[in-house]
Amino acid sequence: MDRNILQVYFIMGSNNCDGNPLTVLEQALKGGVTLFQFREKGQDALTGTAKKQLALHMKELCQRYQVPFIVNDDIELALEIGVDGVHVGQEDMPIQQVRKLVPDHWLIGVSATNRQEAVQALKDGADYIGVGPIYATGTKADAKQPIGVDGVQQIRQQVGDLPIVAIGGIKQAHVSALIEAGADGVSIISAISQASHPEQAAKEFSAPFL
Ligand code: FQP
Ligand code: MG
Repeated sequence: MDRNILQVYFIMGSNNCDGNPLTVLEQALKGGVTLFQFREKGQDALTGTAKKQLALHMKELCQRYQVPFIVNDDIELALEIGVDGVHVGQEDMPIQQVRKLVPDHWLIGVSATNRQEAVQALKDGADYIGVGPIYATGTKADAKQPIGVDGVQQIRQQVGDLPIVAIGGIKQAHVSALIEAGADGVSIISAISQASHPEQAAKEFSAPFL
């Protein structure tokens, strides 16, 4: 894969924003996010048809901005609507099983919270790993202990040139240190979805990569 798509990796579901999620997503796309993950889970998350409809609208928006569209956790939905990739964590469907189900060209991302999980994801053929949480986050109730910038550096040393995106509590000011530690990009939910100006927030995350 082209590791540059990980630079500003925006993740969102309907419950991550106060206003219309499609408006927020379009603002983020205008601001230059490079990859999008649909993550519809947690309190008040949509299910069934409503979830699928929102996913379809978001996919269409991403296509318009030529940004790849990834689905979190829900392989069945991803196969139903056709996407560019899926993201699975340590408690989700194992990557070998995902590979058998999805088209060859789809990206498969795997979460890693430590070196051991990162090395395993590499062996299992992940296209990229999401490494974190870097800092404490309020978005994910079951998040593990933060690993900090040092955690990224240690994982980078173990996985060679496997594409890495850092995730968890990341703000604009953290980006350059994370790149220096070996991350190819940063994943953001609330710092864009809850921003008063999501487009501006996305632009600020992109700046260190220009
Ligand atoms: N990294 C990334 C990415 N995306 C994610 N969704 C996660 C990590 C977390 O299964 P998981 O994945 O541990 O929790 P959840 O399904 O609640 O998100 F690399 F894409 F930034
Ligand atoms: Mg998951």
